Amino acid sequence: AFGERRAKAERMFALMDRFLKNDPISLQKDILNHVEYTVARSRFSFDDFEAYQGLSHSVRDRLIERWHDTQLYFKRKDPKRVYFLSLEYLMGRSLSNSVINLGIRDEYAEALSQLGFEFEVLAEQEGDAALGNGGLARLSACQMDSLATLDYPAWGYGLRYQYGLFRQLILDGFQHEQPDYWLNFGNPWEIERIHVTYPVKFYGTVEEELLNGKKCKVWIPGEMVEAVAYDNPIPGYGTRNTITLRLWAAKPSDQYDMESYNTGDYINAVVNRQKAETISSVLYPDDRSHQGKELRLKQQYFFVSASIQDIIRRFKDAHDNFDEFQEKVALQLNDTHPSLAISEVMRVLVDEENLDWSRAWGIVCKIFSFTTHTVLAEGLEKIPVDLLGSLLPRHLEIIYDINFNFVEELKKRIGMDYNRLSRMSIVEDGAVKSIRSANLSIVCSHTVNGVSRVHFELLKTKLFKDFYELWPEKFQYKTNGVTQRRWIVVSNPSLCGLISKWLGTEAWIRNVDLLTGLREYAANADLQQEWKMVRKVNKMRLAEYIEAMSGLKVCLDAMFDVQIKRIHEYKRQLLNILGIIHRYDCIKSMNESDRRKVVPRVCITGGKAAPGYEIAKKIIKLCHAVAEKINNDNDVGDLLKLVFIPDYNVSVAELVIPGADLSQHISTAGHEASGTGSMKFLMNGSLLLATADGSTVEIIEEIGAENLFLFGAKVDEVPMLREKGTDMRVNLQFARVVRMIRDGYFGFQDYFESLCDTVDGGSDFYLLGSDFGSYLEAQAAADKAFVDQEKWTRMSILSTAGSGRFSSDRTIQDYAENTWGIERCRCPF
Ligand code: GL4
Repeated sequence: AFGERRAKAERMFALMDRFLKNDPISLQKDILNHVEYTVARSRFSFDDFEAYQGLSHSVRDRLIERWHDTQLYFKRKDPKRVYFLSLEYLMGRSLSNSVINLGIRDEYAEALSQLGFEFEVLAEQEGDAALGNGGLARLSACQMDSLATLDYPAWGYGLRYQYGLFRQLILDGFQHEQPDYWLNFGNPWEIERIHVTYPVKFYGTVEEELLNGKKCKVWIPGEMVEAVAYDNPIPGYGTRNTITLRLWAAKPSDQYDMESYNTGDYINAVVNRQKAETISSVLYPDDRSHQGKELRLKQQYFFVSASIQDIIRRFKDAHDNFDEFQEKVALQLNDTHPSLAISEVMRVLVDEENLDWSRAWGIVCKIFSFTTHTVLAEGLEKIPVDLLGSLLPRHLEIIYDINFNFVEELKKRIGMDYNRLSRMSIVEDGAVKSIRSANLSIVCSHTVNGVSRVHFELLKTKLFKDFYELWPEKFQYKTNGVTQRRWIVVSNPSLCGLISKWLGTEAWIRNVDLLTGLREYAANADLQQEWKMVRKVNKMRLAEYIEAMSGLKVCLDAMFDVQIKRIHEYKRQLLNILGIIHRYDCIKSMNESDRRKVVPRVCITGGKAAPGYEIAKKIIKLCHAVAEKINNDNDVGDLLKLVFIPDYNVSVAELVIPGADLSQHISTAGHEASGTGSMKFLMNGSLLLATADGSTVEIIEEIGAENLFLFGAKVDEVPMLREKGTDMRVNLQFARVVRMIRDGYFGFQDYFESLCDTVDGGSDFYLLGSDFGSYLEAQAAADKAFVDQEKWTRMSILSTAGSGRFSSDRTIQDYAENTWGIERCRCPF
């Protein structure tokens, strides 16, 4: 049989070219073949979208080739793999990123131009894959790119939502949410694996049975659905390695519920089966509040259960002893969302693989690592015990057992300190008894990571203080990073070319530390000239977009001042708007000659508010109301413009970030665990106006405080200032702008009342009032610096030059070496 298989393989090998060819003629043939046979359009008549489809299918072929080779190579080498479990990935578009990582961008551009198409135009046809909310989800996407590029044997696992993050529609200045049925036009970047499926069970009861004289637990489920794999190949840059992001979709199970077909109620039986698909139908659009909803818990378990089955199957293909598991498997929990993986592994090992509890527990403790992305205790996930007990009865038992053992151990370590014991318990006895997912994750992981140094300090001293004191060795941090492939090479090709020219190499695309080489040219007049040109081109691109979208013409000489991110009170978009109102008010009161001294600004904001987050939605409306007033005021003209960019997503970010002169990262200190937007702006040479929060503190270390505009309270000053409150009689400038809104200067007086109440009336939890003065000073410093374009350009070059530390390559290498214990495994060309 072996000989036969081999002969067959050789025959096939002879029939096929080893690799697809990448010369322009071969590429054109492939694109046209796909237009004709995959897209089923005539090769003599097809539009831009169909050309995009043909093009992306030809790229997909090339991805698949490398992906197969990588997977075979991994299988042969059998290295320890990391499995990255995340409920969210914000991948954005794939075409440009893929051809760049495959190293055939220019070849494609050439091939297309010979066919009469422009690469950029076709790339614009692609929709965004938005299977996540914000920073956390985009971080996962960046980390996948780094894992592939650095040749790590890694898998990403997640959910294939049919509806990604909602589309934001602005009507009359109000946000409306529209469903994002992103799969409508097909998705060439995924490969459906109809044979890679696993059953996932829910509900039912747990019974005790005797097996070989041993008591065991048997879970008799009440519902079963099928998880089907969709593989998304993730190509590395400058390597053949192409790893897998495996996303699960829910389908009705064939094994289950056949009974109901025999009752004669055929139609209802079919309809009931269809309900299975709802599990993977929609992404929860709120990234911070967890409401303990059954569907959300089902999603979490669904993706975790399928992933763990897949991982154990892969392990068992090559090994028959679970003692080797920890040498082959590292499981990374991206926040607490996949924390049910812990009880799932215990369940499979104990109930299905018949390991005894202590052996299974020994394995679990060595394979899990957990990264938390949260700063606030209120943000931590809790699962109501009633809900868990009904949906996953066996898991509840297992978690209770883990907790029992943990608390017993703990008593031996800390004695009968009941307050501390109850704070640390995995089970919370409150009005609603619940499971604390974070405590479960900490207890069962060998490493707990924060996402910046400031975050790490907060974990140690506040959020997880009790645990830190118990197990200081478990706690680490890995400051977040973003991939320079997406955030410079794809999104800012002109800057990419300029950097390579001055460094004399493209090696920085894989080794971003080389960017520091730009420092020595920061004051070089030629570089400065070219740098300014590149920035101008990017501003033009952005200005065209703004005009196409809103009809507003903006002046290219103005400072483009950007704040784009999810709308949250702690991110203080309101502070930005109040600052803009202040600027407007000042301009209005100036005489002609003073106005000539004003540095013109285009203030650009954008971001989505969670659908149920009323205050965030009011901030969006306020931004529009203020823009309406300012943009139509002839006294102000080009001195000040305010634009809200609707439906902010990854591809909008790719356009906006390179065009920013200044960007704002102005969260109340101690509230942004890390922040990653700032890193993208920094790489692109935008200057930062920021508070000393999250990773900004580390950015300052890299570029020096003199190269950004820092303001506001420090983390340790916040509690005292909060106590003190904002006194409107002292903060007159602040009081005045709030009053303008209250008095109806921008209309919608009643509607904005509750928004004003959040900063005045004794509360001001996020300290907008007490930071307002220093915020205005930082803004004034930015104006002053902008007038001196030579100085500004030097600061801009130094920002890019100092951004190397904020590459996800550095983060991933640190995780690989210090958390996962995996090694590179590079597929030979
Ligand atoms: C977040 C943090 O809020 C953000 O600061 C951080 O950069 C990101 C990635 O670590 O994780 N946590 C949640 S929840 N959403 C985020 O974006």
